[in-house]
Amino acid sequence: MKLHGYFRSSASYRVRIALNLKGLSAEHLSHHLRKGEQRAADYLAINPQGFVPTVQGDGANLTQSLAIIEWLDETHPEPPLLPKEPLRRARVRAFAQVIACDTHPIQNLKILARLRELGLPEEKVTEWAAWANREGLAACEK
Ligand SMILES: N[C@@H](CCC(=O)N[C@@H](CS)C(=O)NCC(=O)O)C(=O)O
Repeated sequence: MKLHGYFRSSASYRVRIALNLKGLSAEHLSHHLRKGEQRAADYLAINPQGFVPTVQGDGANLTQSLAIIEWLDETHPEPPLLPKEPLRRARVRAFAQVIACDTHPIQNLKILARLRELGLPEEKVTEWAAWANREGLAACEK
């Protein structure tokens, strides 16, 4: 299995954590996000969004960290990543989605770059990212 990621990418961390919990190994292929390597033509061919992570293996080419993690859980069921009981499963998914759907995407590199392009000064860009993280993580803490 190949994991296209970057050491500072929290979405790649999610997949690395799942791989470790499953006791699975992968070849790690790094794409330097600050150098824009995620937008190289050969990488866009496997991940048209220009995001990490991407996982390749068993004939699959998979993007989106939560979809990758679900696939790992379904193809390597032990140890399970989700509780068995439906309500508890829903709560675990909701917790993951607070980060993956509502917190991380509004302050990732691409969004911050766009805010700069639109003329937002650097201190406001930083303030935006800090606010997004604070809001999401505070909800998780509660
Ligand atoms: N929803 C995607 C998000 C992936 C994502 O935003 N990855 C970030 C790194 S954590 C990225 O590749 N950013 C590059 C950019 O913004 O240009 C997932 O969970 O896999």
